[in-house]
Amino acid sequence: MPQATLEPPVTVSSTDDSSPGLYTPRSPESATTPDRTGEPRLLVSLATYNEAGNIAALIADIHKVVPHADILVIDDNSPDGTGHIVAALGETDPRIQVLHRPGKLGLGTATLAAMKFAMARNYDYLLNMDADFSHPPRYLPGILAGMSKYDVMIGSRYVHGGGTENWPLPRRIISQTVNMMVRFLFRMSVKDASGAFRCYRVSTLRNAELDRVRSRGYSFQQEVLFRCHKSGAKLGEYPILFANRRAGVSKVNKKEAVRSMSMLLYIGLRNVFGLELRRG
Ligand SMILES: Nc1nc2c(ncn2[C@@H]2O[C@H](COP(=O)(O)OP(=O)(O)OP(=O)(O)O)[C@@H](O)[C@H]2O)c(=O)[nH]1
Ligand SMILES: [Mg+2]
Repeated sequence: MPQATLEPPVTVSSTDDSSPGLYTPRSPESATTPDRTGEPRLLVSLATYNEAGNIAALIADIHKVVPHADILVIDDNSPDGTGHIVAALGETDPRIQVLHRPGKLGLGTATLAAMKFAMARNYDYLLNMDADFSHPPRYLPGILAGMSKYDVMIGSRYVHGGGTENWPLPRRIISQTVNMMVRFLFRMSVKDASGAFRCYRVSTLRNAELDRVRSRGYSFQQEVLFRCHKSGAKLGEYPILFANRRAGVSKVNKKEAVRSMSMLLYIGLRNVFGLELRRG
């Protein structure tokens, strides 16, 4: 797969993204150009590791539903060339950009990089999705509509109308147990705190003390939601059916699952004992 960049990649400055990486700029004009349609400026983020079989079709499907969205792919030097595919798409479509990171640094830090990108470039909303079609783009209008009332909208498997496709019972039980534990320890009433399909108001992220986030892996989803909740954000949920990945293989890893569970217990217990107070 050829390296496809019209212009040399630019290092993301340390003021807007502390994670290592290069990004392929979408055009000489920066993404801070105001939106002339008056619609909120929307960035869709997709973290990828070996999603070559999904990424181009997914981006096309997202743009069918939200043509005004910019898309940022955070790719961890996928051996299957996902990053190159996105860079090539970005050559002809200025809405598509890729942040190339040097190696597999985890889903949590990839999402954090997208958050920093959205804050630095003054987007109004950041909408994050998995890049394997588990988060179907048909739900985007419903999730975005919720942003008129809420600061974070969750694509939720566990509210009425939502669900998972053919998940084996043990996986359903583990996921529901983690969510119950989080509801109790984090004192949050949301039903689905572990999914990654979410839209954030970017001003909420600015106020959420993200520099305190400790998680690097799966627990990142719950911890970020907790930080938003602590900052006073209103959390909404929109039912989604979580589909099975379309192509490629899962990156779920047992060691990381155990590490994330320990992290949730640690932060949750600190919260229960009043040690997770906001600074200001
Ligand atoms: N940049 C980056 N992306 C990652 C990393 N690990 C996973 N991803 C991406 O994160 C998303 C979710 O990962 P999945 O492997 O699909 O995990 P999952 O959805 O919980 O598991 P499945 O239901 O089995 O697919 C996908 O888009 C992955 O490509 C990583 O270390 N770095
Ligand atoms: Mg998946």
